[in-house]
Amino acid sequence: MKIDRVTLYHLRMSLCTPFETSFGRIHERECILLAVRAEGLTGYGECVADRDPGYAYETVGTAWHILRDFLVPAVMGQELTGPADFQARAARVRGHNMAKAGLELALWDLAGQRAGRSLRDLLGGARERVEVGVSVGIQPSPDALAETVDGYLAQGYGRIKIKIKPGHDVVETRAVRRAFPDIRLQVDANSAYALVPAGAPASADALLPLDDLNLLLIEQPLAEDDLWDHSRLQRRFRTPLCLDESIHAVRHARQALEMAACRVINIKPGRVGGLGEAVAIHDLCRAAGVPVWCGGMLETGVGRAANLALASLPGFTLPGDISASDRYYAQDITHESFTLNPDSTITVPTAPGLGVTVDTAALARFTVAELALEAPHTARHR
Ligand code: NPQ
Ligand code: MG
Repeated sequence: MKIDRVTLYHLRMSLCTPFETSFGRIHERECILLAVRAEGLTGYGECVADRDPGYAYETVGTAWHILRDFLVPAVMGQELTGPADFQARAARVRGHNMAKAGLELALWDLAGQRAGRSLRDLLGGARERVEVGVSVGIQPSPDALAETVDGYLAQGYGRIKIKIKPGHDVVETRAVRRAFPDIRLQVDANSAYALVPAGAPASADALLPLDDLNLLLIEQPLAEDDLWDHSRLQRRFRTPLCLDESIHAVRHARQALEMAACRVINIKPGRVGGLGEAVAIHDLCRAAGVPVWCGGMLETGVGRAANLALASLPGFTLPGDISASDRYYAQDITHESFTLNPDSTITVPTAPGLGVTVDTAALARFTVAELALEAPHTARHR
């Protein structure tokens, strides 16, 4: 496929309710939507970098720069055989996985549309529906948290993840476990603790009581660049540790398993540079008998559709952070919205490519900046 135009849309979307994690509280989500035109078709991708570098170093600003100045020029006007071909060309850009994944996703959408096949089929997915859960932000009090969790359980979510941070961890988790003794429950610290504290991060010793609360897993307690300390910490827990921020490539996943730094891996296409790498991590973990699940980045309908396709692969044996569209947004940019089935699943799209269509009026409403990049016209006729 020969790409002749790429349009970047910087979006700002209001959240239904503010979302608080150990790295901050947001009321609005920003991201970049990409529209890639080739052979008369338009493929869509989503770059999950946010306004601020709180979850990861990438931001909308850095991703915009890397896409505009390096990744888009590497593919513009070129004859690409597919997403893997793009990754080979993108390898000269070090890092910036979210920027790479956003462009790669649009190429997967194009590849699927051209072949008349769904993204699920292209990736090797099998399931028609995937099990999902909800990620609950930090709440003002343990009672407020239990009440919020109760609301999501009433909506039908069969797995709850609660965000924790120093000072809002064991008491909160215990309150939820007491109120709901049998639910599938897990926690996510987003790197807020340290094995050997030196200054700001609190000691991970504070988390030891969590081991008695029958949690599915404890996600990313320590720093992103800290596989070794995660392996030391895992030895002190019966509960599986799960890595999110630490895993940026299949190589990190292999090393984490070799050093027993975790027993579960959260896979996010944006964090690992795209769906190709996400599938490779899935394959590695499946061969090793290690469960994986699909994380979430408060995606629009575009990124949500991609996550559903990915999570339909057989190794995704734990529920994903792929909630219904209305968990985050009153209005989305796709015509299709995703709803929760009564069995805490969401149905995977099966139409060609991503299987969703972009609502251009909604897109225009959320766009704060737009940039169209075109291939130079090489053939001029007079
Ligand atoms: C996680 N996601 O698993 C992430 C963290 C996260 C659903 O818990 C803006 C940008 C807001 C990135 C909120 C969930 C975010 C964000 C949370 C990432 O760690
Ligand atoms: Mg996480």
